[in-house]
Amino acid sequence: MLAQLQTAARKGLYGALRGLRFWPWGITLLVASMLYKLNELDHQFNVGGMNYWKWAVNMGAVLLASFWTIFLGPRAKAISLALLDLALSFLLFADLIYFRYFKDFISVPVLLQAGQVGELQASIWSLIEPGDWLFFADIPVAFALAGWVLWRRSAKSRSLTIDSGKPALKFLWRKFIPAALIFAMGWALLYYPIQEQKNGWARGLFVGNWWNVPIYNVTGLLGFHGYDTYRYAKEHWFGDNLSEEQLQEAKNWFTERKQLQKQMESEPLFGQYKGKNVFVIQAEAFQEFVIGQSIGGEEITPNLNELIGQSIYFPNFYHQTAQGRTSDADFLTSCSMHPLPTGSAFIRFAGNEFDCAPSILKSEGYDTTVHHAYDGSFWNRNNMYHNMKYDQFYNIKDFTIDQPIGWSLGDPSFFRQTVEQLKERQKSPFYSMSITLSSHHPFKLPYSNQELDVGDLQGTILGDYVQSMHYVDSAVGSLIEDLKEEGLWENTILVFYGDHDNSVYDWKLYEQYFGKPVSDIDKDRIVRKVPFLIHLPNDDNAGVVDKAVGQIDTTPTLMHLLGIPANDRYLMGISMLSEAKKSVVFRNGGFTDGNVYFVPSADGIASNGTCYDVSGGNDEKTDTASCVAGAESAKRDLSVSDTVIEHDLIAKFHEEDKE
Ligand code: GP9
Ligand code: MN
Repeated sequence: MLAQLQTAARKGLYGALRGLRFWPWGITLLVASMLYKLNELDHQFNVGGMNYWKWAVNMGAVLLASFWTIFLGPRAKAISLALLDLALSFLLFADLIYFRYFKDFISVPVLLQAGQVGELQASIWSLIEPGDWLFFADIPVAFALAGWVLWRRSAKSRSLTIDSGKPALKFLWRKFIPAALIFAMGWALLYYPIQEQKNGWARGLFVGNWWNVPIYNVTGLLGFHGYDTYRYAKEHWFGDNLSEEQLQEAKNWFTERKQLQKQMESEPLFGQYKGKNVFVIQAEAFQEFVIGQSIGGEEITPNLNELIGQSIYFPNFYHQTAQGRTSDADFLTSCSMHPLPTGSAFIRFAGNEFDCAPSILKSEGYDTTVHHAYDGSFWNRNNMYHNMKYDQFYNIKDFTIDQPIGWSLGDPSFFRQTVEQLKERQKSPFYSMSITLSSHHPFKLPYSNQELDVGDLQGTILGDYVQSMHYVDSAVGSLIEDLKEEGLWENTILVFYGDHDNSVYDWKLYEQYFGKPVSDIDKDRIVRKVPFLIHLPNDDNAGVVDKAVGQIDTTPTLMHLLGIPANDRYLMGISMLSEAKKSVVFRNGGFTDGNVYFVPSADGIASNGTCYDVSGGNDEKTDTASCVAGAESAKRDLSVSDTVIEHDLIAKFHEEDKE
């Protein structure tokens, strides 16, 4: 008996080793080339660096992605490995390009938005760098090797006699055991480092889901895609898993928030502009750093600078968008909720219930319209705007493209036609939202529209950006003239803000632009700050308000002016005009309350982040202890927002409020 077992064990090992010789070189080459690329990508992402855990998870992920090829015959295996190399290389390259633009990783919801890629073509080309060819350098080699195997095997099969060994045993030793070994090795390399970190510094990371970068730092890139797919499947296919605790947490959160929101009702501006028209402009990629600045002796934004002097201006206003870009800005400002950690709420949850400006104002008797000279399906606007209860969505079909610029219509004509559309409706009061587009990345304006002399920045993307800001500014100037001519200026509240940053992160260019070095905190602030102004009839209350505020506060601010209580709605923001205090929370878990400014670390642990004291104007680094409580509260805000959106809780709250 013992002797038999010994023979079996010997044969087993021998068989396994014999089996091994059929798969090794293909998978080894794939693992080597993928590890090289993943390492290179990590270097370019620059968000935490490689450590031995990341090497392990990366290797584990490639083994799991490729172990199944062992079951195939030699020819199918060679072809499959070459195709796998091609597919994974494309994925990594797509991630790289996406990261250069969004500072984030591709997720399943983003892929579901992939229909929009066509429009981004110019941006994509501008993000490709000469050295990127290296990502595909091994592909010809992989296919040449596959070709060689094909050729060799077909030559061999002509000369070989059929092997009459027992097929079941052969399968076991040559395929099943090696495949199981590789699978187990891949699984262990992936599972243990993740588990180890999850029980250590990354505790709560996968529950909170507040930012993809720390998740990537634990799982590696391929691991992130695996996790993201699992997360999506769980959310969409395995039922509503809302816990009683999460529900209670969301309820408590809103009870607290409503108390803060209530404060505005006893403040002087409350209801001062009841019944006035509201004209909101959401300007594409419009950032704060061009406001009040000159280049080549000329103001970049002369019209906005003048308007700011006649308006309430918030120089410390931040965009809070994430992967959903323009649609996130729209969601934040109109519906006063945080964007999702992945994808766009417009696309993922367009059927859910939200309390957004158009539906709130409609219930107050307003005519509500939204204007955007682009395809109505982009960012799923047709569906979302219907859900937000806009009376009408004027999209590309409703505009004459008489000034083609970039993706569609030049902003001057867009504004002119928007005012015509409002005039035709003859309805008041109205709430209208205009979303501009001319200043979209990569900011290439026709030569004849480039009016500024941008000096050394000529021919750079930042130079093009500044030109396009100047172009949009002049469109705003003409719009104001137009509104005045139509007699709308004096009974309309005008709001102007930028939707998000410009995706230009070449700091040398900014240093050239500012003529001085840019500090780390400045980099973060430059990316996050967009202008925000409210012009009130008769230039009322014009002045600068230094308070730190964000896009999420926009609708409550309008409600403050129009005298609509925020209490019976579900809005996460607070009126910017109220004395009530709260922080501005960013999707990565960063925040500022005007006294401190917190930049989270790539591992997401609050005490590892950087805390700045910004109260005195010196922006000095301070003890993280001053930011930890704020960072915890920011995480809570984000997670409540996610719970409410993902589980359609506003619908539930509305139902309960009716009872
Ligand atoms: C397209 C426009 C641009 O309709 O809103 O979207 P973005 O690429 O900036 O998110
Ligand atoms: Mn945009």
